[in-house]
Amino acid sequence: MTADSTAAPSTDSGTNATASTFHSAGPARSGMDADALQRDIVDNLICLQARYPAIATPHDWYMALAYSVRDRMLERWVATVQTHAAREVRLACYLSAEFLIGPQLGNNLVSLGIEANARAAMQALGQDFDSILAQEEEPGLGNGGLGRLAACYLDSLAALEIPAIGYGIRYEFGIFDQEIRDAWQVEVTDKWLQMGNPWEIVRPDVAFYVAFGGHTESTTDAQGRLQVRWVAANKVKGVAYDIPVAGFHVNTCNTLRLWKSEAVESFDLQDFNAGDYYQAVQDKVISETLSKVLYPNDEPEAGKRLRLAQQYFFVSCSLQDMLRLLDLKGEPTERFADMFAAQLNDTHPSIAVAELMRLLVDERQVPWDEAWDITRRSLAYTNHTLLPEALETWGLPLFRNLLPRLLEIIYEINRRFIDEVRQRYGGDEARVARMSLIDERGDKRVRMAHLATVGSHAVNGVAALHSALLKQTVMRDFAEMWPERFFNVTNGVTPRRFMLLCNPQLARLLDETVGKDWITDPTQLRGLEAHADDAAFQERWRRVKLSNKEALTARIHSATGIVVDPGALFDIQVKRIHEYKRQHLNALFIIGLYQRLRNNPQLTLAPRCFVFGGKAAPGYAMAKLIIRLINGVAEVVNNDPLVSDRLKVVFFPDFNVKNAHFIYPAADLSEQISTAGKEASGTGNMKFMMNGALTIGTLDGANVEIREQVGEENFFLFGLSADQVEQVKRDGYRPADYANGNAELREVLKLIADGQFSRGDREMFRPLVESLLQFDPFLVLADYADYVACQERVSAAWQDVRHWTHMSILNTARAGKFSSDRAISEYCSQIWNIRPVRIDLEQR
Ligand code: 26Q
Repeated sequence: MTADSTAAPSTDSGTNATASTFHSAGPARSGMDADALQRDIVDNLICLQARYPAIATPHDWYMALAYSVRDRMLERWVATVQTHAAREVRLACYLSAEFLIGPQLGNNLVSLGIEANARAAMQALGQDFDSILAQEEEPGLGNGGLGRLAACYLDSLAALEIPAIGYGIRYEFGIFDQEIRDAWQVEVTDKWLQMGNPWEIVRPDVAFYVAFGGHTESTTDAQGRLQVRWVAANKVKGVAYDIPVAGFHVNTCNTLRLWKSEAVESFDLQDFNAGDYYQAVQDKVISETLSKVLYPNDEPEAGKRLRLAQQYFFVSCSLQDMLRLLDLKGEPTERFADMFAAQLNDTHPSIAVAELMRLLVDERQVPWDEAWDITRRSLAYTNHTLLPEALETWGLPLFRNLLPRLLEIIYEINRRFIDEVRQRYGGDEARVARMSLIDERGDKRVRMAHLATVGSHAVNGVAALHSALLKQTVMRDFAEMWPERFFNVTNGVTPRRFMLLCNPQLARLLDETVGKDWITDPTQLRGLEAHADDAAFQERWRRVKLSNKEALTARIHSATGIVVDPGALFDIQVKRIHEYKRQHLNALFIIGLYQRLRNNPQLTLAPRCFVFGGKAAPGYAMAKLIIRLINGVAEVVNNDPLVSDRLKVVFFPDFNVKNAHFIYPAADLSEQISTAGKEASGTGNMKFMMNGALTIGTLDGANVEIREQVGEENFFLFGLSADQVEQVKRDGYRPADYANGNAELREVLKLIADGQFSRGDREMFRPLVESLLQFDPFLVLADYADYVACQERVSAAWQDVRHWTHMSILNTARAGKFSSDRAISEYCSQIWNIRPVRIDLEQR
C-alpha cells in the first residue's frame, strides 16, 4: 500500500530540471495581452482540438480558450507547489467529499485579471465571448451548501496566499441534472466529462492503493511489539487528478486534488482470489465503481456500502499523499502535525481519525500514544447539521466487513476514550453510553460525529447560533468535557464569483463609488452607506438591478416559456428542496395571496414574481411532491388572466452554480424561511445580500448575523425562534389547531386537497396535506400567519421605491462580514495556525 513511485517526478516534487525547462521556454503561452492570447487560442484550437477556425464549433473555441488560460496558470501553479515544498510551511488540507466548484473559465480569467483581454481576443476571432463561456459544463461535484462552501474556501485560501490543498473525489457523475416534465422532477445523469475537462491534469505517478474487506492477523515483531497485518480481500488504486485554483490577483495557485478509483492491474487474481478469474473481473468492476457517482443527501438508505467505501477511499489516498509529501520534504513522520492541518468537512471524511492512526501505527510503527497526539494535533472537524437523521452512523456488520482493521482501531480509540470519561465522571455510565463512539442502543452503530470530535483538536459550527446549539444539544457532553475545543466560524462566500464575476455591472458601480479594494477588503463596502440616500446614485443602483432582472427574465423565458415582468418584485427561494427549508410555506403564502386576489380582483398589489429553484433527492418523496406543488401553483396562477399581470410563479429548472450566476444578482427579496434551529448557516442568504437583495427570514443560521449586520430595520423578520420552536414541541404541537384558527390557511389547504393544483387529482397532495395537519415536523402551520403578516410588510415597503433602494444599498454595504476571506482568516488563526506565504515568480 505504498505509492507508485516509478514515474518521472511530478510538479509536486518540483525538481530544478523541470523548473528551468519550463522557464527557458520563455514567454510562450504566458503573454497576457489580447494579441498573445489570440495567437495561443488559435494554436490550441489547431494543436489540441485539431480544428481550423473555419470549422471550429463553439465548444472547440471554448476548449481552445480554456487551454490558453490554463497555460497562463501553470507558471504560478508550479511556483506555488515548489515554494510550498521547499519552505517550512504548514499546509491546510481541506478534506471534503464534495467540491461544487462551478464553471472555471470565467473565474480563472477574473483571478488572472485578463477577462477584458480574453474578450478582445475572442472578438478579434469573430467569437461571442459570453456564449463561448456558456459552453462550459460545470463539474457538479456536490449537493449544495457544503460542497459550494468548500469551493469558496479554496478560492479564499488562494486569494489569501495560504498554502493549501483540497482533497476530494473525482466523481464521473456529479449531482444529477434536473428536468421538469409534466410538473414533476425528473433526474438525468450528469455527463460532465463527456466533452473532456480542460482544467484537470492527471498524475498517474501520484497513485495509492486502498484496501477493503478481508481480515486482520496479529504477529509480534523482532522487538516484541504487536504488529497487525490487514489481509485485504480487495485493493483499489486511487489516481490523482489535479485542478489549479488561482488566487485573485496574486501569484498563489493552489491545487484541488481529486481521486479517481481504478482497478489494480491483475493484482487481485494472484494475491486474493487464488485463480478465480470471474471474481477478479467482478472486483475490477467494483474498483471502478468507487468514484462513479456522487450520492445525493437526504437519501434514505441508498448505497450505504459504496458510500462508506468512497469515504474511506478518498481519505486514505489523501492521507497517504500527505505522508508522501512529508517524505519528499525530508521531514520525519513525527513532524506530520507541524506540516499539515487537515480540516474535515463534516463527518464524511471522519474515517481519517482511524486511518491516520492506522498509517502511523501499522505502516510506520509509530507508538500509539505518539500517533494519537499527531492525529489530534493535525485534525479538526466542522459540523454542518444538527438534524439527528442527518448525523452519520454506520452499522457495525457493514463496517467490520468493509474495513475490519479500522473498526479495531476505532474500538481501541473508544476503549481509551471511555476510560478517560469514566475517570473524569466516575460512575456516570449514562454519560459513557451517550458519548461512546459506538451507539449500543438497538443495532450497534459507529457514530462518526463522535469519532471526529474525539480525534480532533477543534470542532466548529458554521454560524454563531449553530455553534451555540451544537454545544447545547448533539455535542453537549463533549463541550462539557473539552470546552476549549469548541469554536464558531461563521460561513462565508467568495465575492469574486458571487459579485465580480456574476454581477459585473454592480462591480463597476462599486469600483466607481468606493474604490476597487472592496473585492479583497469588503469592509470598504461600508463606503456605500454615504450614498444610500443619494437620488442619482439610487437611480444607478436600480438600473443595475433592473438590467440583471431583464437578464433573468430572458433565461426564465427560454427555460420555462414563462413571461415575467422585470419590473415586478423578484421574490426568490433557491436551495435544495427540503421540508426544513420550507419551500411549502412559501407556496402556501402564494396560494393565499392568489385567493385574496381572486376574491377581490380590485386589490392593489404590486406585481410579484416568485422564483423557486432547487433539486430534491431522488428518494425524498415529500421534497419531490413540494416541487410538484410549486409547479401546480405556477400552472394555475400564470394562466389565470385575472391575476397573471400581477402574480407569476416560476420553478427554474436545474438550479446549479451556472444558473445561480444569473439568479442572485436579479433578486429583490431573498427567502430564508427555514424552521429556526434547523439551517446550520445557509450561504445563499449571503450571496443574495451581497447583491443587494433584502431578506425575509427566521432567526436561523447565519440569518441572525445578517440581521445584526444590516440592522433590524432593514430585515424582514418573522417566525418562532429556535427556543420557541422547542417550547412549542415540548408543549405538544397540534398543527390542526393552527389551521382551524385561520380561515385563510384552512382554505389554502382545502384548495390543495381538492385538486386545484393537481389538475383535479385529489390524491396527489394528500401525503403533503396530511403530514402538515397531523405532524408538521417543521412548524409550517405555526409560522404561517406571521409569515403572511411579514410578507405584507414587504409589499408595503416595496411601494416606497426610495426607501427600498436605501435598504438594498445597505444590504450590500454591510455584507462584508460574509466574505469567505474573513472565514478563512478565522480558520487560519483560530484552528490551523497558518500564515500566508508570498509566491515569487522570479525566484527560480
Ligand atoms: C451523507 C451520507 C450519505 C449520502 C450523502 C450524505 C450527505 C451529503 C451532503 C449529507 C449532507 C450533505 C450536505 C450537507 C449540506 O450541504 N449542509 C449545509 O452546509 C452548508 C455549509 O455549511 C450550510 O450553510 C447549510 O446550512 C447546511 O445545510
